[in-house]
Amino acid sequence: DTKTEPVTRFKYVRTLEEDPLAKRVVLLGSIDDEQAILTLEKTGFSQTVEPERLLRQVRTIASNDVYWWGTTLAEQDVEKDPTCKYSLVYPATETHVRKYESARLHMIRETPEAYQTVVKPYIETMKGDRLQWVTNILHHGAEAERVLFRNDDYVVLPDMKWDGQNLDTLYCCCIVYDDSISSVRDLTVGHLGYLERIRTSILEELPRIYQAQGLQRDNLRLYVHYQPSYYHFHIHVVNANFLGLANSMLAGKAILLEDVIDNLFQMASASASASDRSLGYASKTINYQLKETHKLWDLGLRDYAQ
Ligand code: M7G
Repeated sequence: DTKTEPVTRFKYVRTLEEDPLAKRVVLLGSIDDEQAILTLEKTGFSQTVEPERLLRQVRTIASNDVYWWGTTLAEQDVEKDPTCKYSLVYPATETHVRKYESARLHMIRETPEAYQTVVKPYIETMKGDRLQWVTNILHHGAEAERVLFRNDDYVVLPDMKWDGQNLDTLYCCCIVYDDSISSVRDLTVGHLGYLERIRTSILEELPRIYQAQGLQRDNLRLYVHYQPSYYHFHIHVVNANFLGLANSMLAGKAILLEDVIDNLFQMASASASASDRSLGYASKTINYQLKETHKLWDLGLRDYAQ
């Protein structure tokens, strides 16, 4: 009974973000007196386009010479050809609201010192409850029926942002078991073998799983976010031909896994004592975008604006 789904009790309060290109809207509201964030995204056209279903009703706006335009109403089907994909955060915290609300971006130059004094202490406050969904996937069987692949190092499953069907928009999340890595900042030359193993394995397993649909290893774009929203190391695995993720794929947000591995490799080669396994991303300056509503801005990163 869909009436019992919390999303059907959503009461609108205000719009957090609207993206006409992505055909997406993010709404703040409430469900049973608790704060909720509802994202609605119009789905793309399925691969088997049937004009007769897309043109169930037609209204012409105008025509001129050989040009005709207007609007149509499609016949849709919630299973096979849905209108929207929704995602709901409920109950939502203030951190969630800040994450989903559009805000002015600033370019930050995060030095190793800024990381140690401002960011690292903040990361420690962002564990616990906020990572419950990760713990659920890794240890409590959450989304188990959707897991694509699992080994001792990691779990790969369809990301919340993906409907899990249309390979054109493939978006998976690779979550590692090692909970000592909060972000790219914790990676050291000692992780080189580990990261290469994970990379190789993802690039073998996913094309095997989607062999029938013709997915190839060089169709996969692997990257990490800095700053991520969740401080438990995970890798974004996305169809390289899908460009609809502008915001989360920008230079200043995404770092290619290949580049992370290569950087660590260069650090290892450049070091006099190649055995110094503590060398790593903590010693880099990382440049990236930050919303001015992000907690880190007020905690001190505004002093590191570019
Ligand atoms: P991130 O870089 O920490 O944050 O990535 P972002 O949301 O700003 O990109 C976390 C990734 O995990 C995102 O791609 C989320 O869509 C995805 N994700 C978040 N949650 C809460 C879930 C979940 O419960 N299940 C799944 N499958 N993916 C999730």
